[in-house]
Amino acid sequence: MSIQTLEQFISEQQTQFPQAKGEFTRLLQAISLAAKIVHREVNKAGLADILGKLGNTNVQGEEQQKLDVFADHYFMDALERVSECCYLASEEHEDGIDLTKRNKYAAGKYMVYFDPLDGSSNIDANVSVGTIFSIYKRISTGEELQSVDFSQTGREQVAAGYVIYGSSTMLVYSTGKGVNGFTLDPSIGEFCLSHPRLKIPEHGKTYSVNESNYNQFSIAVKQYLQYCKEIDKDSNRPYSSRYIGSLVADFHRNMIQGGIFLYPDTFQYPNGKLRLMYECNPLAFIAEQAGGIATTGENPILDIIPTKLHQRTPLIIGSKNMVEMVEKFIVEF
Ligand code: AHM
Ligand code: MG
Repeated sequence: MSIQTLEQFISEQQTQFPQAKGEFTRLLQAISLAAKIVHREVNKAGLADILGKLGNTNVQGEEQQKLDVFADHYFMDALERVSECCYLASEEHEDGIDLTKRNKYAAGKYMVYFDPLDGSSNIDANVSVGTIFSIYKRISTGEELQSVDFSQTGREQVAAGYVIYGSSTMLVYSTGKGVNGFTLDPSIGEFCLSHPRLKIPEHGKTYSVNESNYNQFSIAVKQYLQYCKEIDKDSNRPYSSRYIGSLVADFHRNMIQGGIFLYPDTFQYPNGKLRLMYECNPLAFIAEQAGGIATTGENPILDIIPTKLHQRTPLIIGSKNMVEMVEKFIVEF
């Protein structure tokens, strides 16, 4: 049996671009290194007594867990160290970090948005959590970053991916030429190619939504959820309901088995709960690259022009046929 590590895979991909200087390779290596460190911390969380809250609240007004802070630190540190980035933004910081202001000569051309530890409210219960990342190239050429750099839509991402710290740790990413998944082999400390050319099954039988918000959903979404519960042999309904409450874990299950995830707008979150730049855009990029769909219900997620770093959007994402069915309900109601 032959094993291909993430490092080997990236170098092989790079040979197709003889003009490449290895900057992107170093960027991905930094992400992979930080992911391994977070994997280590997540796995020893109980032992090291680092569970529980730190007592701070982040910019969203949510309590930070210690591991959020660790993960944020490791990713920031690894990304700053490789000097390939000009801008870093994390869910855990109110403002992005403009590295051109720190050292304009050392700043690289990549902008990275990330959620260092998504689903962190689940950590205490030993439920899978994840890291999500989104990479852009700056457009402006002057010394400082310009608004044109920040208003790129999700389609302009040069790469995006996620890491799931689950029963095994996996890194899944795309550079716009399909999606590949790598599983961490802790015995050798390497991510190994385990899921080449990942495709989301066109249809699934799992829907994933926080149904306690049902009364707050639009009629179209309510009707769709009723449809999921109807008995119909031909379409294999009722579908199963699975909601982990950890976006990466819910999304990853649907990637592998087929399914749909919905976080529509609610009274509490009139624009949806999930954040565009470091949760929805990267997963939408992966979904489309894997043959799935990601929409607000009205427009593709990847077409949204961002206006704020922490902006939120409704998200409906997953298997093509299932998302198209929700869209049908939306047009009808
Ligand atoms: P977080 O970034 O603060 O961890 O919040 C995002 C999480 C997602 O992982 C998950 O899909 C969602 O919040 C769950 O929200 P809810 O508890 O409202 O269902
Ligand atoms: Mg998050």
